[in-house]
Amino acid sequence: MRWFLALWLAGCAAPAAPPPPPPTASPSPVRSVTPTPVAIETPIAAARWNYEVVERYPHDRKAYTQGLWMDPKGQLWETTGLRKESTFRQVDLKTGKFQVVDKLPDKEFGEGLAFTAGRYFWITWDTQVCHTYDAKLKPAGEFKYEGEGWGLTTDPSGDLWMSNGSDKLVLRDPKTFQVKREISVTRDGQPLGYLNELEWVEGRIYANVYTTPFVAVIRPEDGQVEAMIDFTGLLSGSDAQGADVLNGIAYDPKSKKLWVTGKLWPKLFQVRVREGP
Ligand SMILES: [Ca+2]
Repeated sequence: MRWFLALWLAGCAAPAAPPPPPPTASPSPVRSVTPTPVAIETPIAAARWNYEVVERYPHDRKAYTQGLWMDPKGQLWETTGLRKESTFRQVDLKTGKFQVVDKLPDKEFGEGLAFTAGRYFWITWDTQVCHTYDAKLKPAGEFKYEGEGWGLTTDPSGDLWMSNGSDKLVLRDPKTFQVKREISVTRDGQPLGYLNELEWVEGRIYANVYTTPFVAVIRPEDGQVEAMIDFTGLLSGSDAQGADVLNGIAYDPKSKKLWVTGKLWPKLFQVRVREGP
């Protein structure tokens, strides 16, 4: 009963007037596992956090950014979406120039990217396939999964966290891609849907909330949102013309640098999060 209530509430959590037409905006519960919701006795109140820009970099305005990852050597990797245009890219942070590592078949729509266990993982929106590449960027097999694929990241154990556009995040084994665990994400006790691009940051999962300038800071233990980072105004002026929504988060735990960008954004930003309004 509780599970159905959670799903119903997830549906209600959609924005009152979502911008048209979000191709990946249909919340879809994971169907491959039995949900294991964590009882939340006392919901915490999510704080509102702000940001400051540390550095600005050029970014390909034609990149419909879906996944962003900074490797330990300071090399940036990006995946993009849209049918016939989905690419996996090696990106030069300073210049924004990139090399295409691979392109998806026309029918597939690229989504999030992560690297773990010696392989890159690139999921797709609605074709239920995850492509993998070895450390030398050679194709290294595929995994099938149920439901949609939106965002992907890894935790320090090497497991994969994946979003599907709903309020659910699933933990997957990188060897088999099988689901090990599922959490329901709540903000102030209510389901928070539309979770998109992901990044593991200092024991928390950062998640873009699709169609908004907000990034949720999620406790992986129980799915509670500790804070919402408000990136309103990050892209402004002529840069904002023709640009789509914020999407793309990368973090380097060594330098503690955080980068964000968006779909069809001409800029990529290194930002510092301020814990306060
Ligand atoms: Ca990311």
